[in-house]
Amino acid sequence: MKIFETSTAPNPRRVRMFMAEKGLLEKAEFIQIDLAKGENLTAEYAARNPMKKVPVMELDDGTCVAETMAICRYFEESYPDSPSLLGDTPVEKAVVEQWLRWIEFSFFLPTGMCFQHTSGYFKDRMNPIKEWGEECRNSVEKFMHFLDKQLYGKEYICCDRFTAADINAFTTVAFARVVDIRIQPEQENLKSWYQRIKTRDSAGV
Ligand SMILES: N[C@@H](CCC(=O)N[C@@H](CS)C(=O)NCC(=O)O)C(=O)O
Repeated sequence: MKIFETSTAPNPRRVRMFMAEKGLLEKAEFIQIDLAKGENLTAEYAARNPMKKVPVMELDDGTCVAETMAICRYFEESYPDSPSLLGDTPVEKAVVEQWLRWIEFSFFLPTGMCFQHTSGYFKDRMNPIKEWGEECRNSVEKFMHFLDKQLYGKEYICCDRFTAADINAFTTVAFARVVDIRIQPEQENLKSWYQRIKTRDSAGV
């Protein structure tokens, strides 16, 4: 199996961290795509993912699957003996999914928008709107405040154990630093949760 990815980009990092938690990193060959050079915009790459984004997983039979959480679900389903990260029971699965959606829509996406619209990193392929980037920055800061409150008295985001919700929130907090959004000194719960997740081996991949 191959995974086409970019080691510095946040979506591929979510996949690597998910695989590392399950002990599955050696199952894939990781192939680097240089986004700045537009290697994801070629016809060859589009044949694997017509949306032209990383990551993409290519199975040995040639099947290609894009979308970070679709790839993570493939590993969750394919390796049932590895630690579950998307919940075990129907209620756990629902709670993890709820958090994944809150994190994706209200935290990860605005962080990405803030990056794209204030840094100009992709100005060769989009029209950055600085005001929109700044509006997204406000949304990210709001969500970090919300997360700090939700983490009161908790070691992990949900289910009293480490799940993909922790992976997605952790990688977003780390990504937000690129646009100079940081955990505030008074956000004690968020700070200690972040430090706790950072000590895991998977946080280094
Ligand atoms: N919804 C997709 C988003 C993938 C995505 O936006 N990837 C970024 C890197 S983190 C990318 O490939 N950007 C390149 C571009 O926009 O040209 C997922 O969850 O995997």
